[in-house]
Amino acid sequence: MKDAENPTIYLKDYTPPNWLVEDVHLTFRLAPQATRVISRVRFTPNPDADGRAFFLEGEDLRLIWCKINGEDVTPQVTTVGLTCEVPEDSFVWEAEVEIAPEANTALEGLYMSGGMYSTQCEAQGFRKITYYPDRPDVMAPFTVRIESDMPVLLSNGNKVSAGDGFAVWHDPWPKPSYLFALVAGHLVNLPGTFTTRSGKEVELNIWVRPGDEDKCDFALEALKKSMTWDEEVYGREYDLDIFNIVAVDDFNMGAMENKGLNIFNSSAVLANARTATDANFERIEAIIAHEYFHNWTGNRITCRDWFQLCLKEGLTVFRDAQFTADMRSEPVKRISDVLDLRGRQFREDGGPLAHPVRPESFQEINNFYTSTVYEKGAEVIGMLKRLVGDAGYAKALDLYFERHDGQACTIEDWLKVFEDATGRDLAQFKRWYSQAGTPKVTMREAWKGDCYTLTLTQDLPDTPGQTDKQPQVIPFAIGLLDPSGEEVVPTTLLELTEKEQTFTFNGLAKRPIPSPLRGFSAPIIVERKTNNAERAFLLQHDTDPFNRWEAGRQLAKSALVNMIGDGADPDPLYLEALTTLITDDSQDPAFRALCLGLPSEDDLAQTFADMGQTPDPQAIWEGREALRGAVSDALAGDLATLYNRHLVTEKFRPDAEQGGKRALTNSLLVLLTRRDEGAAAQGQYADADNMTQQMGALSALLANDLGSLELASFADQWAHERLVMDKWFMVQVLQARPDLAAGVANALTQRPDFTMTNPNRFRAVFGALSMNQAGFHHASGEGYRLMADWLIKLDPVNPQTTARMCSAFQTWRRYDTDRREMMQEHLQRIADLPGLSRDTSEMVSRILG
Ligand code: B3K
Ligand code: ZN
Repeated sequence: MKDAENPTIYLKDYTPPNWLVEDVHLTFRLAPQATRVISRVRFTPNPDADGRAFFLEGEDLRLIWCKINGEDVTPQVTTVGLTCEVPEDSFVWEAEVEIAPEANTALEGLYMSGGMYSTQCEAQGFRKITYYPDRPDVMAPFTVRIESDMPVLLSNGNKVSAGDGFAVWHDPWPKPSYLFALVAGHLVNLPGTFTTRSGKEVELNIWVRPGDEDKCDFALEALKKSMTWDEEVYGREYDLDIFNIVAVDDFNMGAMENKGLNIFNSSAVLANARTATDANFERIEAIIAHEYFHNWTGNRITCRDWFQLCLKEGLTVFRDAQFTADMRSEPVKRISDVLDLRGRQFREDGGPLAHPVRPESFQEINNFYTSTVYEKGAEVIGMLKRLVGDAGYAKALDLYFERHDGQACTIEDWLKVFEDATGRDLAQFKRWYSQAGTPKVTMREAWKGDCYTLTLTQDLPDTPGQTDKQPQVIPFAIGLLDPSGEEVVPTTLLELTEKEQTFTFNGLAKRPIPSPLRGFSAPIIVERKTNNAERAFLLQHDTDPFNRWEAGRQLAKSALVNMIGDGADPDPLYLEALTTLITDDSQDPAFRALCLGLPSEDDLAQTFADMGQTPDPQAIWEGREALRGAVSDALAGDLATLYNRHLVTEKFRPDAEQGGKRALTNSLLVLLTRRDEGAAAQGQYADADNMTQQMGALSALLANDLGSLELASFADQWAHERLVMDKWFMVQVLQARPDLAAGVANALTQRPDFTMTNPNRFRAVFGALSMNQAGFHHASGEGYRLMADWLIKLDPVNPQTTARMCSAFQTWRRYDTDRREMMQEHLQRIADLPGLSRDTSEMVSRILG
């Protein structure tokens, strides 16, 4: 029954559209409960299609009338669209429909948020606005007339005319419907201008609700930097007279790259020193860049169908990572990205939700905006660049833009460009797009005479629906150090193409210590027999910053595994190496802050599962607490000095340099708070004139069971700032002790300022609950119950966010019988709900397997 309602769509079934669109005219008569949308679309037969049957997608629309070439027609209307008899040749389709934006809590299509109208059409939201071929391979220029008494009326492209109660916009660049956008509201703007390389003047605006004007400067600067960077690095210029960014409070994700009218979750655009943390600033800069870069990688060149999503997302994530590395610190960006990749993508790849970078089937495409498509998709491009070199990559990208501008493309088109530009055969490389799972590469080493031999074996585990996988092309960057710490072989790129391969290095005086997978040159797991002495050696001597961090992380992990699994004492070697690094002022503070971070609870749980042991979330939590205590003891004498030496007291700047120092002092503060009963943290809290230090202090206090006064005063101070209050909701759940987490989260949901119609607020509580692993997995089962209860409540309101949050349960199979059974029961309880959304139904059934 469910499957009949939710058909599975397959990549192999793709067929070109029967009808193409020459142009689109839309008129919106806005009203919260009954908006009228009048469309006028010129269709023309597609010479590449086999048929002439006519189908328009449409959902939740009230059709008022429709005409073909000016004559009334009576189509067959279903819950998903309409079909109609049409002429043999080109014709004009006109229709009027009614929709109710105010009732739209799913935040897809046209909806209302904080009194303004806004849209979200990717992937398939346009069909909730009007009847249309809502597929990315149908591209057309749009003209949009908006009629409303709202003072600000925006759509894509350039403004053609405006007057009392109306505005007309025209977007000359053919685009698919998913890039359509409309905004209407009482908005104020921070204006700016940008002159492109070829001298074109572009008007820029950041549009926000009154009261938020003081949080726009950073976004505007980030936009200008992005525009300059894309010209300098990719040779890409902006192509309209105007570029608008609008901040919206109720939004399902970070932001959306609608042509010329980007719509942002307010959390991804609004920032000033008082309200936003360094991490917020960095995220905003990255998202502004990401959406802007989509103008070429996504909009000018789009996807043929939704299976090709990684074509635009993987590439654009790769581009925004390059941008952040250029604007800030390359090693710090790389380490953060790998942390994120391992934390989310490896986890996805290793469980029931594993899917290829280019999935081959889906029921609800919104469920495939995943870390695999985005982040692994970006890693695949990074590997391609490493394999063909910087010059080859630049040549291929130039060819891509030249050959495919204005088209809706596939991964095949993308790879062909690289083959044609570089002469390299990418048939085997293409497996990265079709085989799911994280490859494991095992290293075996031999030493004889002056020759070091390395044998590398690759394995790709089975994943849902996929077995017997073929070897992939793995760029494996390696360097060799001699025992004195001298680099004897600089970074060398080995290319793995077979299941097993041997590489030799001759002429070495002593047996070298390898530094494998430098810069994390491929998204894989490396297995190697090593020991802590070697790790400590690499932490001290490696020339590759990523691998120095990696060595420290492995030391921490092995210390933790021994503590948790065998009740061992904290490893003195780790404590010593860490102390040396942290007290070394020649090291970048941001790097030191990263090295102070311990492997996450989830990472440790997976490590135990990989060793064939059942992870105990409580023991993992206690182990991390104990190691943190040991680190605090080891650094004891230095903590206060280090903290004071790096404490930023000058005027706040959201740059990498100051941010690194604040990251370090905030990490030190957590350790210091264990020793001084909160004195330093209370001091920092009281003195802070910026959110990074205020939040850092509050968080350090809460992590040490202190801070109730600060928590209360924070709420008073920031009651009127939604985004700041999201942090307040979140930090309490994140820092709650395991036995209290579900109770804290539950109490927060009872507050009048908790609302589930705002995804940011819902995620602040429930995203935090799923991140507080020991709390979520507490033996009482209260974490599971609370999460499931609220997912059940949220599903009818907002299916997309519900489905996404179901992934909190994706690791259920790795736990003990009690926990497994509880999680399974809750998942089943969700699955059995009558009227469950397609989004959530697909997610839960995949997780249950
Ligand atoms: N392309 C959008 C994501 C749309 C998600 C639809 N469920 C944002 C981005 O990746 O830039
Ligand atoms: Zn994107």
